[in-house]
Amino acid sequence: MAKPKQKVVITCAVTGAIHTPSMSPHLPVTADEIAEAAIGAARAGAAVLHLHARDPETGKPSQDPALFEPFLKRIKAETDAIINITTGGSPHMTVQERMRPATTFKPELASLNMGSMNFGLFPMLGRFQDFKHEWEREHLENSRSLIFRNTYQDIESILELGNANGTRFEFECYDISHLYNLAHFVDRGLVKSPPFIQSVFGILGGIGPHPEDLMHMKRTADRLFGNEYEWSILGAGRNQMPLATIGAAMGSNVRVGLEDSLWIGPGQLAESNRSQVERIRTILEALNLEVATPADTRAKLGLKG
Ligand code: KMH
Ligand code: ZN
Repeated sequence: MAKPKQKVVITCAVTGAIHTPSMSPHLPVTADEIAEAAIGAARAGAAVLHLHARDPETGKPSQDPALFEPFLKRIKAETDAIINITTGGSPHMTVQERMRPATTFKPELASLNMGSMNFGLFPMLGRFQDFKHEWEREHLENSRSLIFRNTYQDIESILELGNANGTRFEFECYDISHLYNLAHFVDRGLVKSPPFIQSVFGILGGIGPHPEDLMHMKRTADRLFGNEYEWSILGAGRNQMPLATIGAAMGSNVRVGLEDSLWIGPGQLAESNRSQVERIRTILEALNLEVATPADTRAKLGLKG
């Protein structure tokens, strides 16, 4: 009998907190822009929408639940996609601030960053110089001296929040040690099986974007979790499509979106989140892989629906 085709979950991370509005006119900022971008991505095949909010005046990342509310409402009314709310917020925020929207909206999924690290955004100062708002330059400049703080206590607080609300997690693992941190919480019974592991490649401060890095992450995850995990790949910047393609060919799910890369090709800004979802979908179909629907994904990840 023919083996059923592997179904690949596409996550689209719509706006994030890394890039700033002066870097691309296509980065969604207002609630309407975020809603439209997310709905477009869902229509193109993204089963999961990973969401941050921004102050509509300045474009600065914000965890104010009042800024999430209008786009969550529209997305839920117009799609069946799975809502994934950030608990990472921005590396400049406290963990209490970062937890506010997931506390308010109790989503099916939320991100959970699995370790403290340097988070080097300052190399982008070489590529982008004309900033409309002073906070944009400071955001990149200050990354020289900040630590993206995710202590064991912070991680525990977010896990407890999720476990109380039926929210499951996209575990952001930026390096090998983050897989070991996740295994620690699995051993303590705080993480439900199967964990959804988002391996993040190419952030300065985390593991690099070489295919050998991807192999090392996969081998380590296989050793720690056996078959009991769902794997996804996030390549930052120009690594987005190549790493997603390598990962998918090896059985991973994939994440795209303007949070992770502003680009659709060398020197070519992506005009929408949707265009990146369409690109990865074309690649997946060329690899003879099927794209998971929201219903497939809810079953695969054991979400509350
Ligand atoms: N910014 C990405 C590399 C979060 O929002 O919690 C990972 C992320 C983290 O999306
Ligand atoms: Zn995020």
